[in-house]
This record gives sequence, C-alpha cells and structure tokens, in this order.
Amino acid sequence: MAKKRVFSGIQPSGTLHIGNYFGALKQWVSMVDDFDCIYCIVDYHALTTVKDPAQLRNNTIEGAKDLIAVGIDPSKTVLFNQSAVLEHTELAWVFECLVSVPFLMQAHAYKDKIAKGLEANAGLFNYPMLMAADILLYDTDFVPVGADQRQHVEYAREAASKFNHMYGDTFKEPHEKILDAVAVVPGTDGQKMSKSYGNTIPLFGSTDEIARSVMSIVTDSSGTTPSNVLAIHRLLKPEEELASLYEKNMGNYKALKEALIDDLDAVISPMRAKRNALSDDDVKAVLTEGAEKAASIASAKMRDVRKKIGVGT
Ligand code: AQP
Repeated sequence: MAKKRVFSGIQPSGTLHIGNYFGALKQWVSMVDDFDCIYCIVDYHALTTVKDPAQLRNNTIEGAKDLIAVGIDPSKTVLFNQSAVLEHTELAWVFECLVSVPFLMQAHAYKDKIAKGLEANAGLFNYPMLMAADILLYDTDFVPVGADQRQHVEYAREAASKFNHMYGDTFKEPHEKILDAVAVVPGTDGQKMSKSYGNTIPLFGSTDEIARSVMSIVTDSSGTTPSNVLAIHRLLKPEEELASLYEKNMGNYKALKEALIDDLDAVISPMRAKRNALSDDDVKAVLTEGAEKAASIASAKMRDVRKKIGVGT
C-alpha cells in the first residue's frame, strides 16, 4: 500500500527554539520512515517579516542545516525551499481569488502578530492561502504542526473544498497532526515559547546560552516546585523520574534548573555536533535535489489547476 503523504514547513525567520523542536520537528523526524514526507523551508512566508536579503538567504541555508541536524534524513525525504518551486506562490494567488477578506480576517495568527507589533502587510494577511498552497500542491494527507497552526490547516481544508466545489475534484483535504503533550511548549515566562515574546531557549545554542535561558526561567518564590521549570523538564524526562528529582530538591530551584540544563544539553549536544559538521555546499545540494523532486509533483498539479480555471491557452 502506498504510504500516506506528509507535508510541513518552517520559516527561516530566525534561530530555532526548543518549542519548534518538541512541538513540531521531533514529530517530523518520527514520521520519516512510515510516511512519504515532504519538508519545506518556507522562505516566502519569512519575507512577511525578514526584510534583509542577505539575512533571509543565510537563514534559509541555516534552516536546512537545522532540519538535517535534528534528524531529517534527506535521502528518505524531500527537503527544499519554497521559493525554488514557483507553483507555491502561483497557487496562493488562485486561492486568494476564491476566499473572502472577512474569512481571512478570522485568522488568530494574523491578529496575534499584529498585536505583537508586526507590520500589518498584505503578505502577512494572505499567509494562510500561501500555506494552503504549500500543503495542497502535494496531495497531503497529514500536516504535523504545533497547536498554533491548527487553524491554518483548517484554512487549507477550506481552500481545497471551495476549489473542488467550484472547479471539480482537484485537491485532497489534509488533516493536522498535533501531539497533545507538546502542542504548546511554554517559554521561560510560562507563556507559549515564541521568538517574538523573547522567552525562548535556543535549540542550537551553546551550553552557556542554554544555561543563561534556563536560569532566566521565571519562578514563584512562594512555592516548593518551580512550575515553569517542571513544564519544560517534562519534555525530556518521564514523570516518575521527575517526581523523585523534584522531591529530592524541593525548594532548591537552582539545583533543579541545573538538572534541566544538563538534560537539555544531553539532547542538544549530539545535534549541535552534527550541525557543525554540515557545510553550506552540502545543504545547497540537498535543497537543489529536493526542489527538483517537489517541482515535478507541483508542476503536474498546477497544469491541472490552470486548465480548470481557464488561464493559459
Ligand atoms: N511554543 C511552541 N510549542 C509548540 N509548537 C511550536 N511551534 C512554534 N512554537 C511552538 C511550531 O513550530 C513549527 C514552526 O513554526 P514557524 O516556522 O511558524 O515558527 P514560528 O511560529 O514563527 O515560531 P515562533 O517562535 O512562534 O515565531 P513567531 O514569534 O514569529 O510567532 C510550527 O509547526 C509551530 O506550530
């Protein structure tokens, strides 16, 4: 039986944090053997916020290194950057002509980003339709994401259904895959870990950088258990081990934070070593090969779309 198709993307918009890893990327890695996986560095999405060309280009290469270092094996997956397959932006336009402005205005992610002070550019507003195009071009079955992306996958389903209704059966309706235990990884202040909240623990930080972030975790001096430390520790150790560790060090927040630093470093240091061994040329070759494979699927889908909507001759 043919494997089900998985598609997901990550923006090259800055340094990865452990929320991206535990909320999404770890799941991406776990799906590689059982699914037909296509993973994308969505550089056109990042253009909504990253305006420095050299930085965007560099982030894309670094993003590919991140993905390979966390365990995405390019020989078993398709790994590419979005801008190398032009059908993504082309299909996004088709969807933008199908959905209404009030429909897009309901997007929580857009409202959150504006509330955080990001520029309300039209690209940010139309972001869900570009993401719908990313997913739908490849007849995707499942989209592994963190909980913050649930609504965007619903938008993709809606775009598929609207198109199919108007022009005939063309797109498969995809489903999100969200792991409950890590759906929202908390940051150092207990809110959702997010680059724009400045509450992250960097995934590929040095041991010192990880230590600085962990030491800054906000704790409540009136209790005996530092709940924000424990919430992050749960990503790394089973509940029984944590129960005895926290019991033994009750009230000793410094010792518990040090234990968290050691546990994080044990997970991160092999990935960091793998990442340091990758050259820019290695990952450029991976992206080029991935883009060729992705384009062969995307171009066939777009030929069908163009014919159905009546563009071209
Ligand atoms: N705190 C989180 N918990 C669980 N999953 C998370 N993800 C992000 N933060 C958490 C998941 O990571 C994947 C990559 O998402 P992205 O490229 O859109 O990254 P992001 O949303 O830009 O990350 P930030 O830090 O949250 O950025 P800003 O501040 O720009 O919003 C996605 O699957 C996402 O769910």
